Amino acid sequence: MNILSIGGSDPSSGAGIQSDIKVFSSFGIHCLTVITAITSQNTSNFGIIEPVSQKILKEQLESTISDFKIEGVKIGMVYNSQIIKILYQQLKKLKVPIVIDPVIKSTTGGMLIEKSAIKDFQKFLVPLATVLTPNKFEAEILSKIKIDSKNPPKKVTKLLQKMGAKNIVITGIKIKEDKILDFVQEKNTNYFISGKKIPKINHGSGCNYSAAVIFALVSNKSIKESMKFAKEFTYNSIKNAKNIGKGIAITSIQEKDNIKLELLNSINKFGQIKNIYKNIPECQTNFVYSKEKPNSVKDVLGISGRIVKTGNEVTLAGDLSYGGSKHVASALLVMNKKFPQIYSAINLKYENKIIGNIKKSKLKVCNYDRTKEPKNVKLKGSTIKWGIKNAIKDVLKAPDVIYHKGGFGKEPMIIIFGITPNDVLEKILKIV
Ligand code: PXL
Repeated sequence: MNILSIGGSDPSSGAGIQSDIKVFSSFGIHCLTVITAITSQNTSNFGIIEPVSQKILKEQLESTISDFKIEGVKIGMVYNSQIIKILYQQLKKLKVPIVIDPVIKSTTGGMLIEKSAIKDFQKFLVPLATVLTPNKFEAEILSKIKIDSKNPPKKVTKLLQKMGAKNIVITGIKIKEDKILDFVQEKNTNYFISGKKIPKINHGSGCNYSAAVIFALVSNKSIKESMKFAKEFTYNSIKNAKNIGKGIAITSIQEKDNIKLELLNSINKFGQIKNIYKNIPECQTNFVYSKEKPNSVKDVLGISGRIVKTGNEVTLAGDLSYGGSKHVASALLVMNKKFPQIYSAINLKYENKIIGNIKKSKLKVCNYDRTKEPKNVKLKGSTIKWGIKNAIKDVLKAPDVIYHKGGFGKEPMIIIFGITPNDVLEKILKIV
């Protein structure tokens, strides 16, 4: 998946384009970038800004938009009116979610937009926003309304909606002793989202927040789920902020989880296989990848809501989480016990044609017969463990595929196993 980040360059890599590349990579997303301006700054001081020329801005936009399938856009620092107008011309034709972070001032005091450009920002960019993510200060500047007891946040968000933004979240609308509240305005509803406060002045949290929102939206989360996800992600990025320079701390994303990255990458590639929706069974598909020496399904990463068929495509429903799969993860645990090199698996719809392809492509295949399942196994709900154990009890080499042809009221199924998700993916490509 690709997301386009449009914004300024920050040489401290705490905010702007550099920060977005880090965040999107941590999600397994390829981050395309269009730079609007180059700043000089570090963790103590904000230096100068040089906006890029109109020519190179247009060229950057054209070169990215013409080549890549862009699934979402994030806009940060835009700096001046000329840049705003060019962005509008190029982006109005894109039919993907756009998250706009209306950045005005950096924590270290730099002005990230010219005062004279605010009008054009309101006129051209605000209407492009699927979600606009101002903090309280930015919301007040954009709406020219001071939020107080006479002017509740709803008055501001309604005005921003009139300007054309579809959804708005004002971050940090209320700050209590240990809590920080955001105010969300959707088309017809509004609500607060509460989160824990961290009293740590930092560089990067605003960019992290809006990047997490666009990631969540392109992952098919609802507006509310996206806001909650972004709040949690940003909380962690502040919690892990590091004092790298001499000034304020730079937010940091959590330790890299290579298991997650590899699985996400393979899930994305799986979704791009032509007509793969035809191979998704009624009970849907899970793709799992285990930590080393797994003891239970909690050690196996899976998709909490599975890969589901949506028309002629497939969609990732829910999150990747340890314990997110019960069925396929249980099958993997049994395989891994006998063949400890096997860490990944996926279930697909049973078809005679696929079994034929498996045999032709010389993959090793085993099967089990669900009609022979003992009653106590069925009652205990441990069918899959029993099945896999039976299928591999007499084999010396790990099978690539195990299938069963179903039973009364039970859907037949194929499970493909491999060392890594990519190994599983290569086997899928040979047989579908
Ligand atoms: O966090 C807002 C922001 C966005 N983009 C750039 C920045 C900053 C804050 O410093 O420098 C380039």
